[in-house]
Amino acid sequence: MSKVELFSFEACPYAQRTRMVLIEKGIEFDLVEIDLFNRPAWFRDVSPYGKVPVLRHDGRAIYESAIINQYLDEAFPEPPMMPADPFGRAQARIWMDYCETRFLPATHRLMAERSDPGKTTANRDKLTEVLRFIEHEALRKLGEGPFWMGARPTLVDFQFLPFFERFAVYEELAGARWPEDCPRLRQWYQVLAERSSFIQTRHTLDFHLEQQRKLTEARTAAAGKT
Ligand SMILES: N[C@@H](CCC(=O)N[C@@H](CS)C(=O)NCC(=O)O)C(=O)O
Repeated sequence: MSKVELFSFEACPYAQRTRMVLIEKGIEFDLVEIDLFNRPAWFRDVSPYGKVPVLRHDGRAIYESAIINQYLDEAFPEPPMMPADPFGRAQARIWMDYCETRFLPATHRLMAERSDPGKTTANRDKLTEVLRFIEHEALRKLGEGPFWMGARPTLVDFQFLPFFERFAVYEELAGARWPEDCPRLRQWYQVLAERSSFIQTRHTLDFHLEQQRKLTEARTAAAGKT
């Protein structure tokens, strides 16, 4: 029996992506919790970037959550979590790339610049534009749903999901709003929110707000040292 270990941090959305895919596929794994606010020295030997998640499968390490999840889908093919045909797989990769290169930068900018009211207005508008793009170019064009790519869940759903869980944080701290004219996106989130893999890995708004507070404190302390 092959051995799967996941180096993770409870509050990390990227590690959550991989935990959800492991659960969706019914893969048994050992969870190694790394406290990123106080990480052990040996962790550098496991994780070349010093980040979580890292998957170790039969002693070999893989990092970067999107790559880990694609690896898991190839190494543990059941149930398949990518479309069966090459065009469908290309579309799935386009949306996974969109998450990293457009959606996440919009959320990061909104949070990082939230103390600047002038920038916050523009950043909120940008995030709304990104959400509308997803509504029209992904969810309305790729099929009837309820999942991102149609009738069954794929890696794309789990790539985005942790960040929609944290949307309540963006609302609370930076005044983000779900656009009213994105009903498919809302429905998508409602369906995903009921999956066991999400229920087992999600956290409350209070938990996320406390993590944000710790993160801000750690960043302020680090800036003070330079
Ligand atoms: N692109 C990476 C991002 C992983 C990441 O940023 N993880 C954060 C925690 S949520 C981390 O380990 N940060 C520690 C650090 O940057 O030193 C992925 O998708 O796996």
